[in-house]
Amino acid sequence: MKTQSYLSIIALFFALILSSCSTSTERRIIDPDEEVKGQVRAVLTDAPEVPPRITNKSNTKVIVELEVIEKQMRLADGVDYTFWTFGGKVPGKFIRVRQGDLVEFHLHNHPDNMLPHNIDLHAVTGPGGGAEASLIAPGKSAQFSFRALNQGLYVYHCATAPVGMHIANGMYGLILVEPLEGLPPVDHEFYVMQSEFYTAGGYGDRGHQDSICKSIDEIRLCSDEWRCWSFFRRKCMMVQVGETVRLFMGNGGPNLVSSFHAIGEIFDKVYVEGGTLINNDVQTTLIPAGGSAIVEFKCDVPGTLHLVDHSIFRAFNKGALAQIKVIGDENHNVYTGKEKEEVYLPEGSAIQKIKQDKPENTEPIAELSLEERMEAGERLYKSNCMACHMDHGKGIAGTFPPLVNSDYLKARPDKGIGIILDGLKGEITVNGTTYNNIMPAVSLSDDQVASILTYIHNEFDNGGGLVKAADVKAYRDKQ
Ligand code: HEC
Ligand SMILES: [Cu+2]
Repeated sequence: MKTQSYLSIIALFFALILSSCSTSTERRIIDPDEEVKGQVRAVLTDAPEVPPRITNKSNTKVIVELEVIEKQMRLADGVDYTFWTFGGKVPGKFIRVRQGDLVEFHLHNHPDNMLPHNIDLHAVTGPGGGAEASLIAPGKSAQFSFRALNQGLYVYHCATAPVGMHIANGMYGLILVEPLEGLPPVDHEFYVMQSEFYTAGGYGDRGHQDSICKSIDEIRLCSDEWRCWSFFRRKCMMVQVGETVRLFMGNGGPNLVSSFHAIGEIFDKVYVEGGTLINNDVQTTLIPAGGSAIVEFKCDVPGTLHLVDHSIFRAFNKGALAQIKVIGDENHNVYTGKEKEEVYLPEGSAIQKIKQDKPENTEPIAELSLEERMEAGERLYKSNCMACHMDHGKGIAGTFPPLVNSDYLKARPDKGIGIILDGLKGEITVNGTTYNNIMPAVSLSDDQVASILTYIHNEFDNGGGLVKAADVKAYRDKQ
């Protein structure tokens, strides 16, 4: 008996030691009666920008003015959508206050809007997170105040019925309640947020898409203009080798949990669920719908970091993808890049098929114009061919032949249809260089094959022309 109680005392003692050295920022309890001095207007920013660090050392009254705007914007290339926004962009404005601050919140519902809206901030201690106090019709403003009692990174969203629809249409953002002593300095802070859009049409369907919450579709990390396909065409998040980065990452949902991961980077620090607990050396952190995480890392080598939801079909097939470009000198002590490459062809290699969903619609497809085919073709090229044939069809010397001005392609009477439908294997010569490798057959609809080939023939200098879905069908029927 005696020894047993001894043991439990020792165990308790260890537990105490352990908990005192576990990493978490120190929690401070706010006394709401503490004095509030002075007043400031909150600086609000659009993703991926974050408002400046708070230097104020005492509790302040912070005035936040947020306007709800319903407007049509780009959802993806060639796809428009009527968004409901906090501040004109999706995700909504980033709000930064300090623990202990008194936040005087003003919500404005623009007179041109069609619907009532409100705001539920997860940083609020009070009914509905402010939802009831802020419910307003178009052309009205509402005001309420709350004390930022708890530090952390919080989601805010509209909570007007039907709530799911208001969130699905873009009504969410983040509010950071910074700890008293402030977060440790880093070189860059960025704001990213994931969410899903539920469109009437399928993923990739062009034109204006209505939301009818029918299918899980288009899931994105932040507003589309921040996806950086190419360095110059779009803005992207940029940092230098050696710099430290802090991401304020939120998940607006409305439904899906994010397995947040940066390809080619390890999170040195994760403020788990946006709270005070710090985890270290994390590959993927789980972010619930209506939750957040703060992640930090140092960029040691140059390259593009892809921020993804590691439920990976969402990233590469639905758009839950954002990029951080790291520029600077290579460091071969950290990463060498490819040191060597040679052909590996074991006995009996055969052409494999890359399977895709069977096109649902088997009815004859209306032929598209050259312009429409080019637009669809570019998108399809990027998702089906670019992994091997590279950006702008430049190929990889010795392995993947170029598609630019290819004498091999131009000489084919089938315009290349057979290459996509059947795959290609064995020695071929493209512009004087010999290739002996395997291209898998890619399973696509007639319409998709026609668009990709039209794009390749025109964009990559292969003599132009329009490939029709009917041509592809004729080739298939002959087989
Ligand atoms: C998994 C890698 C891979 C993918 C994906 C791929 N290809 Fe290929 N492709 C190859 C290889 C390898 C060859 C050369 C085959 C050989 O050596 O016989 C090739 C050859 C070709 C050629 C003939 C050579 C030339 O340069 O003109 C064309 C045209 C072509 N591919 C088009 C496409 C198109 C269009 C797509 C997308 C639908 C695509 N490929 C997807 C690997 C790929
Ligand atoms: Cu709303």
